[in-house]
Amino acid sequence: MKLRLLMTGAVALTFAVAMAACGGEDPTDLESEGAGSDGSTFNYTVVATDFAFNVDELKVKPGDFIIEFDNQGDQTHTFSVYKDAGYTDLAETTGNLNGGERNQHDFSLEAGTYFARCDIHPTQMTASVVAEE
Ligand SMILES: [Cu+2]
Repeated sequence: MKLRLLMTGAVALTFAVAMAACGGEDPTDLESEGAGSDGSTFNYTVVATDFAFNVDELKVKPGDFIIEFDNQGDQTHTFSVYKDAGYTDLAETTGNLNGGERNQHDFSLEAGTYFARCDIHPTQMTASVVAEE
């Protein structure tokens, strides 16, 4: 008895054309730090792209401050600051921020060195945060 295998050669491929993410890039001025609008709180800007932060080491003053998290990538990212290199003791996080969005978050850190990462891309996106006067 003979087995015959018939293959149909027609394979339809459909391509989902991803919409090109927001056309042009804004020549945005990236302020890494400065006095807040109320004059007392320092603001720091962290920019995420796919898949990196714009800083390897973010220097901040201890105490209360504002992190402006600017996600210029397409993916969702976080900027999460941990007290330990094993990333088990979370100090502060921006939470999830969708691609193309920007948000501000109240942070409070005592003096010290911290370990930051994106919780969604923990091996690709890391940085350190140093809080010192
Ligand atoms: Cu990420």
